[in-house]
Amino acid sequence: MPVSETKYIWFNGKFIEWNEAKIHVLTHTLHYGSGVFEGIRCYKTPKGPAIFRLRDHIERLFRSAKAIKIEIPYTIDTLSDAVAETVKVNNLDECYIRPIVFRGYGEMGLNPLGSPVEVAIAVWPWGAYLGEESLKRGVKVKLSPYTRIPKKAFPPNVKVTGIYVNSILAKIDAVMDGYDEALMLDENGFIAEGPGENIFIVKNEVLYTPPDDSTILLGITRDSIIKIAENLGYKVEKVNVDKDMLYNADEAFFTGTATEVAPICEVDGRRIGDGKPGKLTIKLQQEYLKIVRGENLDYEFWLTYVNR
Ligand code: PPE
Repeated sequence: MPVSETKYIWFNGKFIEWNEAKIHVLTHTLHYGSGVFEGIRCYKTPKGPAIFRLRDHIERLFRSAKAIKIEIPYTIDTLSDAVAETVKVNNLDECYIRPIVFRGYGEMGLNPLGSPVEVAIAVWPWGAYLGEESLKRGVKVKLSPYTRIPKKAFPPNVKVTGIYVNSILAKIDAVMDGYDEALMLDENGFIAEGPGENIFIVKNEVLYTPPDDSTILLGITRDSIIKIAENLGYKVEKVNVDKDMLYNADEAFFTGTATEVAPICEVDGRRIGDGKPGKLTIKLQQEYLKIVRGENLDYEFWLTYVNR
């Protein structure tokens, strides 16, 4: 997806011009995928731009860093403030926010501990991740031939750059076959997640999503949807879901910061339900979009206003 350039990028504690945010070709993370990152969204609200669940994202960034032995040379507060400042200096109402912590230019070889830790925060306007129509019409999904990396192979539930090669392979395979998105299974054949999304299915008005200890990123949108659904009186079960449960579901949808809430209409050419976005899916999607846009103040505690 193309990136629309903005003015400034926060880089190791200072704002620099977008085009000046460059790194050396021997940057450790470029070679070995030894970085961690986040994806956050800021939305236009009646009280100005607001960042959705900022603290939760920055805390996850620190958990991801710890899992691969990176010590971030800033505090959670400093980085949270830096994110809000980056949105502010770029004068944006709505944007996607990408903090990345990486091992810079220093040493080569697989021991990363001698390479400096660097931090950057970029922001840019980003439309619907799975295409403009994805939220309304839904997406067509291919069950991926690529297994989601098993938990035994990497620290689970973290957002490490190198792990995304697994997602990239699944994505390429799905789009080359004409689908909108992939869905990866775990090593036991249960559904895990999309390349950049968590998944829910709905059967008889009950929501099902893979358990916290499965091989998935613990998505912040997933967590938000669980809380929103429960507050609306729906039951949510975190259980292993197999292919047949998915094919026979009434509804299915993806969640993610970039994706938001995208109905899944087809899997492997089989229609889910009647092949149209499900009723409960649309209800949750609308409720989510109201919350992030500051139109449901019961959830205002999830918003960080940029113009304080
Ligand atoms: N699983 C994966 C593998 C994942 O990358 C994401 C986010 C999620 C689940 C959903 O997590 P959350 O955003 O906290 O609800 N994927 C990011 C997009 C990756 C990309 O750059 O492309 C995102 O949505 O920001």
